[in-house]
Order: sequence, then C-alpha cells, then structure tokens
Amino acid sequence: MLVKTFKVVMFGNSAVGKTSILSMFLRGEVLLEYFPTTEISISEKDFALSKYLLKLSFWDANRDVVGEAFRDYCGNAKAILVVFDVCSASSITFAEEQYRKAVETLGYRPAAWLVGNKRDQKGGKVDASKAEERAKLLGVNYFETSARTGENVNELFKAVFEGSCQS
Ligand SMILES: Nc1nc2c(ncn2[C@@H]2O[C@H](COP(=O)(O)OP(=O)(O)OP(=O)(O)O)[C@@H](O)[C@H]2O)c(=O)[nH]1
Ligand SMILES: [Mg+2]
Repeated sequence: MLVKTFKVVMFGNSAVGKTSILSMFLRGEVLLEYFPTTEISISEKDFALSKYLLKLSFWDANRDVVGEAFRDYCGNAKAILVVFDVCSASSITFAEEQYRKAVETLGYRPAAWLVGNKRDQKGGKVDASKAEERAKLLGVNYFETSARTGENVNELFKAVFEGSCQS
C-alpha cells in the first residue's frame, strides 16, 4: 500500500456546519446543539482507498483565524472544503471570500469543494443551480450535504479523496 498524508481544511462562516459535517463523517454523530469551535481542532483518521492508505488530518476552526494562524491553518492543504448554509445568502458570499483568501495565502490551488450544507432545511435561500454556477466561476467543485440527516456526507468525502488521489 502507498501511504499518503492528506490534509483537509474546513472554511466557512460561523454556524454553517463545518464541525457537524466532520462529526458525521468521522463518528456518525449528529451535533444538535451549537457549540462554536473556539480553537483550531485537528482530527486524524486512516482511510484505505484502493492502493492507498490515506493518513488524513482534518483541520477545523471558526471564521476568526487570521494572520500567521491562518497561514498555519491553510498550510500544505491537499483539499479544502468551503462550507455555506443553503438558507443563508450571505454565507455563500463569505465562503467565496474565504476561498480566495486561502488560495492567495497558499500560493496554489488545492482540490476544493464549495459545500452547501443544511439541505434538509426548507426554504433555502440559495438556489442549487445558482450555487453550482458560482462554484464553477471560482473553479471549484460543488456538493450539497446535510450534517443533520447525513445525506451526501460520505459521498462528499469519497469525491474529495478519489479526486485528489488521481492527481
Ligand atoms: N438542520 C441542520 N442543522 C445543521 C446542519 N449542520 C449543522 N447544523 C446545526 O447548525 C449549528 C452549527 O453547527 P456547527 O457544526 O457547530 O457549525 P460550525 O460551522 O462548525 O460553526 P463555528 O464553529 O462557530 O464556526 C448546530 O446547531 C448544528 O446542529 C444541517 O445539515 N442541517
Ligand atoms: Mg465549528
């Protein structure tokens, strides 16, 4: 087996569901209550994918990471997930800004996904086809998930790992 280290970094506005998406993928747990993330949190997991053993690390923080800490947070990212809440129009704009800032800081474009989360909620303010167009303009992939029902969460990470192992 080929061993690959693989850093995944989460971006997005407060309360869009970054920590919840990771909790669902890593532990199959729904986080009902909102506990804002206060420090940079790193979770590790080994994941076998065809001939690879991926040594995954998931970096999760809140929107307030800036300056040198932001540089460390992004550094060596293999994939980035920029999350927004499909019920919040401002959160997609924030996601776009954070994506641009991450790419500028990194100096390269890692594989990236714009992730519309909370798709279980009715009355979405961000239309899926419009969001997909905005992802295309940014040059990133698009996925919609629900960390509440688990819909598409495993599929998202499968796409992230498969996409990046081919490169
Ligand atoms: N209905 C619904 N609620 C969700 C979903 N994902 C997260 N939530 C809720 O949204 C709230 C915030 O979720 P978090 O995962 O803590 O959000 P975060 O982006 O990590 O927030 P910060 O750590 O403050 O940056 C929690 O109450 C979650 O239960 C989802 O897919 N659907
Ligand atoms: Mg969080």
